[in-house]
Amino acid sequence: MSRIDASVYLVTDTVLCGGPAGVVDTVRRAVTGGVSAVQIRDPLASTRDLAALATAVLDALRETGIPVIVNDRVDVALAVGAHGVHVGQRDLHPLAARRLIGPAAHLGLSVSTEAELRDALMLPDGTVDLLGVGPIRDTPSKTDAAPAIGFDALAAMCAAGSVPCVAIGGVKAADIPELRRAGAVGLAVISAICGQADPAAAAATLRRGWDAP
Ligand code: TZP
Repeated sequence: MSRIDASVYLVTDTVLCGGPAGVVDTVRRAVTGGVSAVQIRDPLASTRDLAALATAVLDALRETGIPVIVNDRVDVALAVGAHGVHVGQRDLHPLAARRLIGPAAHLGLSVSTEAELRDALMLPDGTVDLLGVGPIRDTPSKTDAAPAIGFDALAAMCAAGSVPCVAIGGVKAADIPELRRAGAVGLAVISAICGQADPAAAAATLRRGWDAP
């Protein structure tokens, strides 16, 4: 089981949200709509700005119990006291990240190919809590994203091991039945919430879709 509830997982984009204050506002609203976890992602930010942004989101969500995960940067996650970190294939190796964050924090890992999945599943139990699998579709939200894998590959990856998988990349509320059939434990989204006129309503649509029988 994942250490966090990744059923409706918001990944933030500072530009789409209209700046750091917009990120905090979007996160607050999305959480009222039913987001279960938040990842602060800003590959363009300086270390100091990313830490400030993550701290502001942690402060905003302190009373909610919603976990705040930092993308890519183990140092920033540790410095701000985040609930965990999500690393990509070019970031710190998951074993090194786990060594640094300790046994209790959440560790997510992005996988896009069968080879990456195989490597992830060979890690000792308890190293990685959650696999971010995708992109499911091509997406403008990540400029260096791998080629889209589609739903069948998602299903094969979800079935391959015991680490829970969250689907990411171009996913929308209408995809939820397909994502559930594939065995994903949730969907991670940027543009389905960030930059939407009403992030609370957008999150609520995803929440209702995910919770529907
Ligand atoms: N990793 C793989 S695809 C992606 C990330 C961060 C972007 C997802 O954004 P969107 O807007 O939900 O397609």
